[in-house]
Amino acid sequence: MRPAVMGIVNVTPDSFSDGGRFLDPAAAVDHGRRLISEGADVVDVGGESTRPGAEPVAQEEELRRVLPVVEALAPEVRVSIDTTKPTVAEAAVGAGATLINDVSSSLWPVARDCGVGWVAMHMRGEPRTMQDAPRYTDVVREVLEFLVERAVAAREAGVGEVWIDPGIGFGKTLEHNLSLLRHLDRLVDTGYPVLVGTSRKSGLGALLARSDGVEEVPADDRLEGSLATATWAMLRGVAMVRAHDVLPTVQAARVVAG
Ligand code: HH2
Repeated sequence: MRPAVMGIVNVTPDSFSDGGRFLDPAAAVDHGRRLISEGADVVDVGGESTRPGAEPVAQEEELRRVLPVVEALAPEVRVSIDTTKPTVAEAAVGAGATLINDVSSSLWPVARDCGVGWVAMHMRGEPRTMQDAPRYTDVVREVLEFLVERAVAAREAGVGEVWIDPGIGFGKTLEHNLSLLRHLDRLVDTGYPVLVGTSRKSGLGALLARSDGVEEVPADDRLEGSLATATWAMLRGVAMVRAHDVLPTVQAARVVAG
């Protein structure tokens, strides 16, 4: 079986790579349907950007953005809700989501109470300030210990499905991100299914620019880097990759599965 692909639907005005394109719920639903037709196994719906420096969104506004999209897509595909707010997670599950994608790693009680899956992602700090000189002694060990501690707590509390995600770009320098990608096998060895998201992230902009003589290639020009890192992650045994460009990522997953 090929690794799974989680397609991204950002119902936001300010996401780093597609902000504003799918803020209208009808446009977001259309985009979600396109990702389904391209082979997405899960569609991840988010109403609050987590890009570095992003401002928080009020709960009512986040609900207004995501609920119609979750409701429309849930009969057609597995939907995850990308949120850090318990009320939004709960309402999205009520609308049909069956996975809580939680960059704050705090919502496992909601997953337990609702009887759905949960993604624990590692983030240092919060989006507004997380890229202010992040420091680790041993980034791989610290991220691994954090995730396992959260995953064990969630499992013991009764969450049946727990994913772990190293949180590429969340309070990490390029070197930290590369160390985590190099050592993904250590996350996979925990036995928890691993999710990784590198799609269009700024570290790729920097790596790709090294050969172009520009400072950072823009988010729209990071497809090859996204595919290279997704392929790398899948070859190391991650169970799911999070992607904006679903079709090429599914193709890469098919090739990896052989
Ligand atoms: N990355 C983003 C958002 N949510 N969730 C998980 N589990 N893993 C990730 O790596 C991850 C995530 C950032 O990407 P995107 O949704 O495109 O941007 P924004 O947060 O600006 O909406």
